[in-house]
Amino acid sequence: METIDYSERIPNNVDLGSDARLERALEYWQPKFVDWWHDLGPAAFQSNDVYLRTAVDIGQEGWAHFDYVKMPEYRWGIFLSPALPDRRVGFGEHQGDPVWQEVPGQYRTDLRRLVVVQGDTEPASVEQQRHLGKTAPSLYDLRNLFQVNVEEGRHLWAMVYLLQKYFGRDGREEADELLRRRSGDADSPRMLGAFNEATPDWLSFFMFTYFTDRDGKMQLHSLAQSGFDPLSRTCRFMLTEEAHHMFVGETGISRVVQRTCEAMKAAGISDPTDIAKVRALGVIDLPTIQKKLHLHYSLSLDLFGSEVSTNAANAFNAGIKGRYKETQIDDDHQLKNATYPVLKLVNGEVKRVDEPALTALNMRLRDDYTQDCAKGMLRWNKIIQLAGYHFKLTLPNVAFHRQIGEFRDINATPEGVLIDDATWNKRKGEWLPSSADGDFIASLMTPVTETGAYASWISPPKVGIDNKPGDFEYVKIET
Ligand code: BYC
Repeated sequence: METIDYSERIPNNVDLGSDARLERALEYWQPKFVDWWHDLGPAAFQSNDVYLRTAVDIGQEGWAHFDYVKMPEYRWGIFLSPALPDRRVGFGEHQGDPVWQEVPGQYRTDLRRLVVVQGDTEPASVEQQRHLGKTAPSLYDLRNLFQVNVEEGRHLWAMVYLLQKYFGRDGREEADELLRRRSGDADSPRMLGAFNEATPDWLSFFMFTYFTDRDGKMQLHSLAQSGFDPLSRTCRFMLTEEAHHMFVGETGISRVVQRTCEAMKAAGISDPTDIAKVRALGVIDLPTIQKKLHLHYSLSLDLFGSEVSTNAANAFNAGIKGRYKETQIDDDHQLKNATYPVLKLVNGEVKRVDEPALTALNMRLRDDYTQDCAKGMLRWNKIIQLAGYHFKLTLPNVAFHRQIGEFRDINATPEGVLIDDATWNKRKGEWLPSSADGDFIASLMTPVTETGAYASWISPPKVGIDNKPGDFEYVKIET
């Protein structure tokens, strides 16, 4: 087990003390980060004790330590997974070469772009979620929100470390820019679409952590394959934290579905699409959950970029961004003559067309993502089925509600049937949350801060965090 050094101002396992220039750059950046956290981090509970997990060592086991912490005092720092001995570039033109410990000059711009895009998403999500603490359905959920937030803050540190250590002056400038852009800002928005959308309520939060954090998982896995070893080691460590975020999303949606089914059953409602009757019970009806799912899945698909992308091909050839689980794929890891089926619009129909596998890497990663997303559907539909209801949550077709890639200029139903603008405008409220749906959900978002209590619209979790009992005070409300 490799322990993190907490004796210094910036906790780290990268021997920060031996690099005076980097230490100075990070110490210069730190107060700006803290200012950003105060201004755009959680809008409430900054001075409360929160039962948080902090990384204390970076080995396989026991890296997490739980204790009460006030968020601004969280130990943000720089942690890399241990170096793998004799690691080699696993794909592309440099396959078999020893991995790089410094940025290869010819790939500097491309690498910096990947790190900046990744870095930009982290503070963006904290900004998107900053008001949710005021309406948390329980102390358990409040604590989970804050755990996610502080870890996204740490992921920003992870990317800033790479920028400041390996990219010189322009890296330092990019690090400052990461604190300057703002989610949803008209003049200075975050870089990727989904990170400028609102996260107005807790159902959106659970959808975001299920679907959008899962894009994070896929992208981090691909970057963890990088031949630039510091990026690989950073992403490997981030992935250990990311798992909890998706757990929050998956169990959050499960608990919402569970509560809705229980309430419908207790009230003798047999038709889950009788929205008015279901809503009168103070729970979120399944059709509205489906609409939110449509929204967040389609927004997250956009994060994979265009189906056919020379950027993706170049990054792979260069050995700086691989495929999901690259080392476990049984092929030449060069993709010189390989093809991959890509969904495209052909004569007004969605069809599979073989494209060079190299340029189809975004599509491939998106397919891996869709497979991963489908697991949640199985779990949630099991809950509905066990409650005796004939209703299935489904992922919409990839052509539905897209802003990036092949389908950005067309309209399609969730089933993938192409429709004209007039039909889309008339029917989109059937498929995506309307403002009335938003108002209804907002009406349920009243905070619950008594220990062991939960809002009307969500079931308690099956187990507590760190095996704590049901009435555990995850956030101390009296300051
Ligand atoms: N919005 O060849 P293209 C996470 C731009 S989430 C706006 O189609 P490429 C997290 C693109 O930048 C994971 N612009 O795509 C989750 C390019 O612009 P330039 C974040 C977009 O480059 C929850 C142009 O379109 N990490 O960690 O192959 C909470 C053509 O690009 C979008 C990463 O994304 C968009 N959606 O792939 C917290 C990994 N899509 O350069 C955190 C790093 C594309 O021509 N990023 N564009 O001006 C990448 O690997 C790639 O940049 C992308 C795009 C996958 C994003």
